[in-house]
Amino acid sequence: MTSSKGPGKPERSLRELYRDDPERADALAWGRRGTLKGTALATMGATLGAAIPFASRMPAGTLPELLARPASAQGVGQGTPAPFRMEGKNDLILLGDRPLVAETPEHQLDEPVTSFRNHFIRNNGQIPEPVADADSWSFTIDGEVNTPLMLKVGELRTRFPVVTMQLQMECGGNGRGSFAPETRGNQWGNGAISNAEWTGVRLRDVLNAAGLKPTAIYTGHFGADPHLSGATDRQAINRGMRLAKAMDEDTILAFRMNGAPIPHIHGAPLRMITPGWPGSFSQKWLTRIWIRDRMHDGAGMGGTSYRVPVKPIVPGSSNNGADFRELESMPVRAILSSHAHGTRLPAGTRSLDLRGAAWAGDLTAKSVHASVDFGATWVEMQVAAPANRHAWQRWQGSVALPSDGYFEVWYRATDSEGRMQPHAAANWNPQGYSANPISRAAILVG
Ligand SMILES: Nc1nc2c(c(=O)[nH]1)N[C@H]1C(S)=C(S)[C@@H](COP(=O)(O)O)O[C@H]1N2
Ligand SMILES: [Mo]
Repeated sequence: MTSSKGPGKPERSLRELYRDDPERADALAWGRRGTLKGTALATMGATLGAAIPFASRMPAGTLPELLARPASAQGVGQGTPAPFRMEGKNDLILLGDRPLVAETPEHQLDEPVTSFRNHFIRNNGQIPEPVADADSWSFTIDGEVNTPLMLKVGELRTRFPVVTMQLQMECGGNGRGSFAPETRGNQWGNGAISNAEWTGVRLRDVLNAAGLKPTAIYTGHFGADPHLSGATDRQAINRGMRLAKAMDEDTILAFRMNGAPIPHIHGAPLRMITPGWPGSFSQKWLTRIWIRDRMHDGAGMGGTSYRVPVKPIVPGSSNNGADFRELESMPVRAILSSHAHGTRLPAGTRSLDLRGAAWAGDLTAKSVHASVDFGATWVEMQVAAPANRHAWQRWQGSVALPSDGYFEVWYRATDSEGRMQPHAAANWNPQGYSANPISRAAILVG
């Protein structure tokens, strides 16, 4: 195995490169960052001890994923993850405790419908006090409406048609850890995604009941969670969306998750679900929807917040977001849930049954491909239709292995408009949104 430093430069073996300049060796893995820590160094010996049957197909500069990212680190670019335990949940990866942010290890997203146990957590402020009587929780609709409304959760069920759907909710920063150079924000791997089954009423039915004025063009969402600072005049997060998305039949005010009341941490008694768009549009602990006659300008709007460059900017440069656009529909992405990164399988294993999920914001995933030879050849997986619009799609398929040794499963999806996940996180932006590079999971056989 060799790694080329560039045209005309002598090749150095991977071992030498790591000995001489481990940081550079690591950085050569498609610009993937992260410094080699003790675990990775220890793993390296073991990894290089295993044969790499497809070593000749590794693109120059590509390092084994297991060296760039220790098996214990589920999130891309994370060091040793802190396990996080909350009653009723499987272990998640703690990305921050003030505010509380926790990622689901990718392989735990193996359920077609994401359970509470495996649902990621993303807060921007404090967690509000739970209420005893969910039905009497009230919220308001005001602003550019004919009749401002104050509604109780208990009334929603009787006044409007109740719908139940599987809906994807993905944090706008999902995959952020793959940006080079590193950006501000939680260094998510691929685990800030869920596909729970939500029950509630359509936002558009509620807005129609209030009656939209012709001047209504945008929403603004408010929640009960206090600002981190404790300031009562500040919102933890207060985003809004174009009216067209608010009127989409899949944008709902939800009061149940997976057939039970919504767990407090996920926004009980009432939250919005705005599927396919950044999770920040899915306001938890909903108290108010302000209908605006202009683009909403609350916390998390404007500048570089949830906005991406219209024209690529120099990675690492500072920018005030003047020529940025709102991040709306999320880009195509696939996860692998059948095997954790770093899985060791018995000697003699000659095929892998793979499965996972794929989605593409408001679009669908047209195909998913997997490669076990560093991207030289790809096998098309079978992709199921979504349970309903805006649900993720499960995929499965098998790949053959020629021998024992070190392999990587590379997996990538293509959306219904033909856009494929890029080789590395693209369109770098200061707050690290919308990274969806092809993912890689190491598998050791024997
Ligand atoms: N009130 C409120 N709603 C919120 C947030 C928040 O901090 N406060 N975070 C948003 C973000 S950024 C995401 S990704 C999702 C996460 O929802 P979850 O914690 O149920 O996974 O909630 C959104 N809704
Ligand atoms: Mo988010």
